[in-house]
Amino acid sequence: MLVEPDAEGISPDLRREVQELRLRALVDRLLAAGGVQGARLAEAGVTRGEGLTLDDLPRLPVVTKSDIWERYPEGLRVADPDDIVCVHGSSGTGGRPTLVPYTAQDVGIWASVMARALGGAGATRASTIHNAYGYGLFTGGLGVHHGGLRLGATVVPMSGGMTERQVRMLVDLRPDVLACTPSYAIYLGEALAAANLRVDSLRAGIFGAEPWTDGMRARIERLLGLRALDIYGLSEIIGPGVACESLDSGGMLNVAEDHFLVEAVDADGTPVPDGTPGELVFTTLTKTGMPLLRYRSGDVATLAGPVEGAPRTLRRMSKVLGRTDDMLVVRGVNVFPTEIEAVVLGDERVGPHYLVVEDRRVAARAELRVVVEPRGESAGSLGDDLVGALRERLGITCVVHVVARGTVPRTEVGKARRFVRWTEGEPPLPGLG
Ligand code: DLL
Repeated sequence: MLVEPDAEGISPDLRREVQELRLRALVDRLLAAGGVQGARLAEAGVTRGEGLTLDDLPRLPVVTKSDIWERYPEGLRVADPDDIVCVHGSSGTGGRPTLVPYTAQDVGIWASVMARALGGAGATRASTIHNAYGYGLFTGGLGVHHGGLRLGATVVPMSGGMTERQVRMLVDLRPDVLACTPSYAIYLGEALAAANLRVDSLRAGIFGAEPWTDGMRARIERLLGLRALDIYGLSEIIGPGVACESLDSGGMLNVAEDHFLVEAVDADGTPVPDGTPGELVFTTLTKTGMPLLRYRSGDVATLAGPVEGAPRTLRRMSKVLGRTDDMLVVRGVNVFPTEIEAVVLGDERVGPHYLVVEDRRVAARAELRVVVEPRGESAGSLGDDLVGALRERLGITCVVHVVARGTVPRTEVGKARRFVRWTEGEPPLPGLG
């Protein structure tokens, strides 16, 4: 059952017509607002939306995170301040968050795409959703909340942390849907196991806000006994709900492309064909608070059409493969941290908590150090085996540190930090030096 059949299930040709109408209206809105996006459109020779088609996109200007940061705190807002009903954001660098203003209409769009995402995970009005994404400026908590309410489900607004209380609520309220980061799903699963408890009401989880692999998916599904689905989004575009896997989407995420048009481009901004990894570029077709035309997300994924014969006719994106800015170049070889996770978690002997350290203390001789914890008592040949498997997959030799269980820091609140760059000073974990 689709939550919004007229949006999720219509023919791609009809959707394209809707997208083009919306693109034209967006361009007119940006030109009328006269901000930086309007100025760039004018510079590119675009003086009105009329006549534009999706084929014109590659010649339209782009915006980046720094365009928003440089205009902190109002960013690229075009709506009248009186029409803004809330502000969200993500922690940026240098202590300045990336702030995003929402109009009531934007919040409505958010509720709608999140209701679809929850519906795709099998949630209904009868569902209870345990929401352990953080509530606050971060979009995770309130995004799932709005969607759950729109669906008519029962939302348990747990927010992050206070794991003992979360365990209690899971056991007592018997939710069928869990929403949190994948790393916190592992943490919760371990806490349940340690307390000898199992929540057999859980059917599905929507996990996102940080990169995770199919290896991590298998771990979560085993620990919690549910279907683990990926949900993707970014504050600049709306928050969670930009794209979400459904039970039948073949491991990829359905993009809510009637609201958030997606392109994948190479480093020069040229579109790449479906199946080829590219940087995702999003256009918010319907937002009014801070609409963005061709926002370069920095996230790398592949795109594909819908699953043949599936009820959802939306374009799909793969799991995020990495970020344009976290691609490591180690001794000339390009590596995304997610590739390392795939190898590490592919080995059943490894626990789910690991850390990748890019050791650049000697600039000319960068080392990749991979810190893992064994699942059982003894590690045996684990370290050597992982060095071999990593060499085979990545083409470089990494240093593998097998450390005692409990050494790698756990994430109870916020996004997991599984990758650190070490340029000088003390090691990020004791014993790496
Ligand atoms: O993380 C929104 C969100 C909340 C998504 C809850 C899913 C669930 P930001 O804090 O602005 O927004 O961070 C956005 O996080 O550009 C990606 O690099 C990364 N990210 C988000 N979801 C995924 C995912 C939220 N499923 C940035 N896989 C994005 C990999 C993800 N990376």
